[in-house]
Amino acid sequence: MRAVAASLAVATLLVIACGGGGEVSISDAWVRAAAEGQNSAVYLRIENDGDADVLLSATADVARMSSLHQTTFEGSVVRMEALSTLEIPAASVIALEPGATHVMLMVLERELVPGETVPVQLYFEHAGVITVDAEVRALGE
Ligand SMILES: [Cu+2]
Repeated sequence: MRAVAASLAVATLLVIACGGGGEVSISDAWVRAAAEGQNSAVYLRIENDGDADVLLSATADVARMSSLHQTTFEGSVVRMEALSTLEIPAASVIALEPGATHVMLMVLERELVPGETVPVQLYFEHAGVITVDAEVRALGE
């Protein structure tokens, strides 16, 4: 009987360890308004209350392709480079914002009109898939 109780305790601990839910949360997700065929970008805040995680990729149905990008400035030259993944340190807040890290949406399948929302899927190594509704905004709004 004691062995059964012990194994139940172990099982409970495993469930807690694997639960992981609610530690990564997304807020203020928005996407830049753009015409069909153009590129756009998704910006958002990632709040991690738990252990380190990794953002592996992000996708949106409205774009033919998407990838994680980092904007860098070399003097007056603005460049974007693709990131294979984005590290999310333990207990951190990461902001994806204009002029910095963003989710690049390449070749929009349709126009993105300010005020509507677009579902975006974020794939985390530990937190799994998180879907957010990104609000379409004109840049500078
Ligand atoms: Cu980009």
